[in-house]
This record gives sequence, C-alpha cells and structure tokens, in this order.
Amino acid sequence: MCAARADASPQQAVDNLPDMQIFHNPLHAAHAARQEMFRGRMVDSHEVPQRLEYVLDALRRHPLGALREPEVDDAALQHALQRVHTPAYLEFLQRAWASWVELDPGNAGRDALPSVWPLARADAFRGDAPTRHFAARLGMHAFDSGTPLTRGTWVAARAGAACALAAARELLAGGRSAFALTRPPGHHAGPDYFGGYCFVNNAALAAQALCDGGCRRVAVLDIDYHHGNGTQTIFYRRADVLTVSIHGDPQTEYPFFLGFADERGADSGLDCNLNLPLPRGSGIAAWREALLQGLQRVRSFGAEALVVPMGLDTFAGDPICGFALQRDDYPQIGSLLARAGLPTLFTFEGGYAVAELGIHAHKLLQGFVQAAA
Ligand code: SP5
Ligand code: ZN
Repeated sequence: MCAARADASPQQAVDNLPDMQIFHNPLHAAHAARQEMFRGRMVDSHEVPQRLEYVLDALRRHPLGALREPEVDDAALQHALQRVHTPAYLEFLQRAWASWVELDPGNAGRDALPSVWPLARADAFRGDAPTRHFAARLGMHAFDSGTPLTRGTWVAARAGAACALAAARELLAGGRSAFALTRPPGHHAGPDYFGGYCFVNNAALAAQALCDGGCRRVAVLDIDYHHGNGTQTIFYRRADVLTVSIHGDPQTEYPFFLGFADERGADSGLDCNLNLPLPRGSGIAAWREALLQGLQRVRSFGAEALVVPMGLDTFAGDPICGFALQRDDYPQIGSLLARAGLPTLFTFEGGYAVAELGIHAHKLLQGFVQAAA
C-alpha cells in the first residue's frame, strides 16, 4: 500500500532539475531567540534565522530541485501533529507566549526559559502535579534551559511541521526525495517536551505520516551531531519504525541522558533502535563506518522509506560540537545515503557554523541527488 516505492524509477526531471522537492518554511524567522542559558551564563543563541537563509540561498543559486512552500490544510496538519505529540503539549505550545506575558507584562520583552523542573524521578516530585502555574508548566514541558521559547515559536514550529508533512506526502505520491527545510529543528522534541532548540519533532511527524500513508516500515537515520532523543523516544516501542542515530557519545556530549549503545528499543520495538555513539574528535573514517553499519540495519529492517534528520553540526568548524568532518566529506555522505535506494526525506536539524551551512547542505544533498539519479 505504500506508494513510496523502493523500486520506482526516478521521476523525469523538470527543467533539467533533479526531482528533489524542497519545502521551505516561510515563517521560520518568527522564531528568533535572543539568548540561551549555558552553564550559569546567558550566551547568544546559536540557533538563529540566518541558518536557514544560508541553506535557502545555496539551493537558489545551485538548484537541486523545486523550491516550494508547503500547502497543507489546518485539519490535516493538526492531525499529523497529534500523531506524535500529546494534545496537552500542543495546547501548551500554542498558548505559551500569551501565558508567559500574562505572568508578567514585562515578559513581552524577554524569551521564556524554564527555571524549575519536576525531575524525572518518582521519589522526588510529582510529574503529574496539578499545578497550572506557567512557570511550572514550562518546567514540565522542557528538559533544558538552553531552548528559549519566543513570541513566534509556535507560528514557526507549526509551519515547519507543515513542511515535514508536505515532504512526506511528496514521497507517498511517488517522489524519490524531499527536503523539509525548516527551523526551529525537531529531533530533540519528545511526545510532550521541548529542548535542544527543538519544539515539534519534524522527522517523527514525517515518519508517522509515511506510516499512516501506507508504508509498512519506515527507517529514521539521524546524522545530527547530537543524539536524536525525541525521535528515539517517540518510536521506542514500535516495530514499524526503526530509529538509528550516529552521534557524539552521551558520556561527554549533549543530551547526556540518552543515546547510549545499550538502548535497543522495548516491547515489540525491541531491536528497532540502534545508537551508534562516537567519541568526541571522531573524523570521517569512524563516522563513515558508523553510517555503513546504520545503513546495513536499515536494509535488514526492510524499510520502504528513509527519513534523515540532517544536522550539519558534525563539521570540524562547528562552534559547539566535537566531530571533525570536513567540507568535502559531505558529498560522499549524501551518495552513501542514496545507495540505500529508498525514497528519502531529509529534515534540517542542527549546524552552527552558520556561514558554512549552505555549502555543506548543498554538498550533501547534491551527493545524494547525483548518486540517486
Ligand atoms: C538540534 C541541535 O543540534 N540541538 C543542539 C542543542 C545543544 N544544546 C547545548 C548547547 C551548548 C551551547 N554551548 C555554548 C557554548 C558557549 N561558549
Ligand atoms: Zn545537533
């Protein structure tokens, strides 16, 4: 029933463009965080609007496919959001800014950050405490204090989800590849929490939409520097979605509390999660071995479609990450991903060497498109 077919021949290129459909978020800049908390200090936000603009510019200058804005109706979008996030969390996100300003009118001039948490331990605090106070709700729905929630966060994140849904529909209609070019990123967001600059899990939403559209098995192969904790958690007990993540070892790297190699999935989803942590400092040789291992698992799983949360924070020059990939490593990553031979959907995740993001995204996607042709 999955219209996305591993054996479909590439669509005829239009105007000599390859067939990657790129859905970019026209409202992304509504989410523009000022500062984030980092180890006792407020530091300038790393996840800035220019990140996406650099990628969009590169794809305008050197086209790899049609650049489109998503056209998705409200009811379908709401349905897709509810397939991966709880109603209470979505309602929280939608009303968060208004509640924040109600708390103190002066808050209109500063972003919201949590400062109290219920701890993830049954013997400490009640995760189900009935408080409605917004400061408490922020702490219940966030796992770090480095993810500012701003006036335009919901508007931007919701439009980003539309990009992910449109990209999934593209594959379901028989397209070979699509890119949800959106921010804020998504892979750290869980069923009812935000963190790691992420609010709505675009990759999970896309994977679920692929399942709901008839794909029997979908694989997510996360290549961001950080473990894709949100996506892992959303699908942890599921046998129809394989989650694989290649990332900096949580022994020393964010998000610290998930992403270890012994997390294999649970219940019917046992062995449908594969974590491939690598030590800080790893370069392309070790990273490539991990990718080959991940792709091998994607193949043995029998995936009918592939979702790639694409972080470019693996670059040696990234200011907040620790791998050592070079600019010219990105084409081969794209071409190795293409060799899976699957309809593939990329989402845009991390990457903080802002001025280099366009070239790296372009190189990776061009490597993919050329190898897939
Ligand atoms: C999507 C994604 O890549 N999220 C990453 C979230 C990382 N959050 C921790 C950031 C630590 C920032 N370090 C600031 C160093 C200032 N010198
Ligand atoms: Zn990252």
